[in-house]
Amino acid sequence: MRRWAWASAPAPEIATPATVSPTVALHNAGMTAPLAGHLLVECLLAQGITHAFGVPGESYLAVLDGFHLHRERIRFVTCRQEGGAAYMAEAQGRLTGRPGVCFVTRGPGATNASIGVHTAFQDSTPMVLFVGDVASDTRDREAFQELDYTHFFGPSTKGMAKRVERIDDPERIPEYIARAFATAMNGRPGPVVLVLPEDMLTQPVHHAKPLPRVEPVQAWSDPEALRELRELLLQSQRPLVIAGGGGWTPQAAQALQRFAENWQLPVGNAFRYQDTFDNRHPLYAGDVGIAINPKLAQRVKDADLILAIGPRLGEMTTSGYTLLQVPRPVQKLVHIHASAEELNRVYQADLAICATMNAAARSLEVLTAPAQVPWTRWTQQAHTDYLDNQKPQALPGSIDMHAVVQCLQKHLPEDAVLTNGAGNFATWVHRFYQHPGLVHGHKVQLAPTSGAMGYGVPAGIAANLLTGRLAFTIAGDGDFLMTGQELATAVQHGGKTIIVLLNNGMYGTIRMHQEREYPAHVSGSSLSNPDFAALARAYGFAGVRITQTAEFEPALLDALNRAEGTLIEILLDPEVITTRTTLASIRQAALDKR
Ligand SMILES: Cc1ncc(C[n+]2csc(CCOP(=O)(O)OP(=O)(O)O)c2C)c(N)n1
Ligand SMILES: [Mg+2]
Repeated sequence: MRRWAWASAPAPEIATPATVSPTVALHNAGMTAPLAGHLLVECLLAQGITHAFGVPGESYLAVLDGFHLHRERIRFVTCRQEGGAAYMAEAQGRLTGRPGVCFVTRGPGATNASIGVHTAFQDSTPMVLFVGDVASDTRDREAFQELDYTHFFGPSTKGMAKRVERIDDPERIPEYIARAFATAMNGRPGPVVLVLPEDMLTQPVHHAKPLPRVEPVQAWSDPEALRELRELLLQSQRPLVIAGGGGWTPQAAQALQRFAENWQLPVGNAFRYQDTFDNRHPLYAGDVGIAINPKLAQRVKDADLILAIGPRLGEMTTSGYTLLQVPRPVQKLVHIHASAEELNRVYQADLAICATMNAAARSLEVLTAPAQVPWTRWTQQAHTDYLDNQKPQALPGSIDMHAVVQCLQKHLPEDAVLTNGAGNFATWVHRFYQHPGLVHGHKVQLAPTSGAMGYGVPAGIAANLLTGRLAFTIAGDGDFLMTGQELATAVQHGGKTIIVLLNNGMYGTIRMHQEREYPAHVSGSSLSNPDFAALARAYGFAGVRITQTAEFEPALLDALNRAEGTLIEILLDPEVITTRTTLASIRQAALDKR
């Protein structure tokens, strides 16, 4: 049975016999084996999934029927664009440590969702994308919306998905789902794509039952490597920890903190994993990411031993591979990562340890430290440098963004989830907001290391729907309009988020690069914008625009007190392009160089 998109009429709440396949009708009457689509939803329930995000398609009606059947136990969150749905599932994976779940239809749905899959890949987030596919009797004719998912999502170390598989036999649904969940969580976590031919989903299943919940495998470092690590620490004068990457739990973060305390180690958080180590802890050295504190950048270079615990040491964490030289850094490098494939891939480490974060941190916390270490001053200075970097530079305009972030720090609850997409706007919270960290029990930062614009709005909505905690999103005028339609999703599903949108009338990040490389040649980076506050109100959010710093606190308090979400648009002087400098000075510096 095939339903074409252009033939679909508005759906009745209860399907009439005329629109229902014979198998479905018999199953509904309790006279036949369960449908494959129903079993699939039961397998998700067995994995502990309570929410799935998606955009419906006629290719997977039998699964949607499974969601209907089990609607008391699992919610299908209908989104407005697959990019938004995939981002929400990515946020679910990041928040829970178990795969986020997204459902989309064939070619157009899958290609729209690809941004979320790529984000999950780069950010090491467990996720499963289910794609409703063409019926098997039409495959390979370039049937309606047909796509080769293996090639598109291309599993490889440079691909988007860790694994792409198609389920052809409904009796094997439990096997494929269990494997997808295990693959998504084990080693370096990441996304898995499961393709579901339409005709497979409508078959009856006679024997298969859901398999039990899959738990991620813990990989422990071998004791000899830990002894070696201890030796390296004892020989060091200036060690520095860089913590981050996927797979952290509150327990692992607590063990990391005890390890750092035992050895008095300064700890930096890798790019956009700023909640790995408590930012208020006296051992915190700052974030090793985009717009890194120059003093911290120097400290990474000056260190004689880098303990990279969890991060992949990507381009953003290494300031374009300059803080650590590729392939062999000047500093001694101990690299601890959950995936053997990741170790010695980009950086040749002096000591590579394959271990999951929980196991690694628990091994580290019991490493016996000496009574005294020679780097106490180095560690103290690292934190002093971090605190000094909290002091703002003077910038023009009627909005003081440092004061805005201070206000957020004052009023947002400690367990609030902060989300953002990509753009210079994010650097305000990255530099000035102090994340309490996983150590206090909650993941509190959702931000794409892939630099994917549009992530913040859907991630905030997912965070609120899944946890009930306050979700705060910072967005840019460019960033917001990539996924702003998901405000409709928030309103429909009772989600509340607070969005601060920095409107500078441009793709500011690109303009900044333009001024540096091609001064005064503004090309393709200007934006003419809608009335964002009115747009938010049209969706059912509250919307307000502010132009003065003093207006922010009352607007935030009002937003916190409301039942519905709020968008606070801040008209930001385009000159205020980074937390440190203006557009004019970047342009002038570029012109002076000519
Ligand atoms: C999906 C996607 N498209 C394009 C880019 C390239 N890009 C990075 S930042 C940026 C501009 C962001 O503009 P805005 O959200 O207004 O933030 P601003 O830099 O002005 O603060 C662009 C186009 C990207 N990172 N992601
Ligand atoms: Mg902008």
